[in-house]
Amino acid sequence: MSEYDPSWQFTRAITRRPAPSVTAGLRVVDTGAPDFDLMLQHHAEYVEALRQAGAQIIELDPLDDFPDGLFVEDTALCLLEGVVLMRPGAPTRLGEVAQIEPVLQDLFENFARIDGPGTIEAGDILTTSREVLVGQSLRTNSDGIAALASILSDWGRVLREVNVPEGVLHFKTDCSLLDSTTILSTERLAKSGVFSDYNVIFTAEGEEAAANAIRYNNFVLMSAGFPKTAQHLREAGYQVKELGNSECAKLDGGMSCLSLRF
Ligand code: CIR
Repeated sequence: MSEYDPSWQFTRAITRRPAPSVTAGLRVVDTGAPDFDLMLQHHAEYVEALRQAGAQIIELDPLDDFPDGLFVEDTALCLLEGVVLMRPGAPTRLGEVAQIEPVLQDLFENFARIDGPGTIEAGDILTTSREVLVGQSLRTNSDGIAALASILSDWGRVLREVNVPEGVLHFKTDCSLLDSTTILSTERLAKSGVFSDYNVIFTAEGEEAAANAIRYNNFVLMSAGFPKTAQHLREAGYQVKELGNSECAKLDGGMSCLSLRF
């Protein structure tokens, strides 16, 4: 195995079970309410897949007051150097941060937070071994990015600000880290040249929703239903696990949103 890379080699993960209120979760386009029972089943399978990939899981209780609370990724950025609490740009999600804070306080010695007026959601952050890429989006603004840049520079990390294609919720809606030098990306995102220093594997045409995957140790977890992209990844040598995600997808949620990995 190659040298240890903390951007995809992990030991732990935090997840939060969906609450019945998830049916009122935010969405860019309304394609109907998610089926709660099917979502619970998919969520349990997701947690089990992380466990099989080597994660010790902290499963948090549902938060009925926060329909999008299961998308824990957006509340914090977990790095080897410490954790940064985010400040979500969606007003209904701001309070999720206080809910996860005590859990992270127990796990990380080094603690920082994004204070207002900026907003930033970690779905817009892709950490690689050499830099932290942050997309400006409808949820993440330049004040939020500047606040993160200042924290990260104290930790010796390089932040690079990038653009998110129009109509795309988060930067990582359209890309994922596959290994230290390889990114899975949609063509619409990669064509900006943002990944010119990386190897890029493209999602297949019509399978853009496959771009939000996660590399967790020896596995790539991806949403089921994107056979061509899954095939590309397997041909490139990755061990792929396809997981049902139809219900979270109705709320623009993919593989990365459902966990914090560290
Ligand atoms: C939202 O709109 O905030 C949620 N329905 C989906 C969040 C997805 N999170 C992520 O991509 N990191």
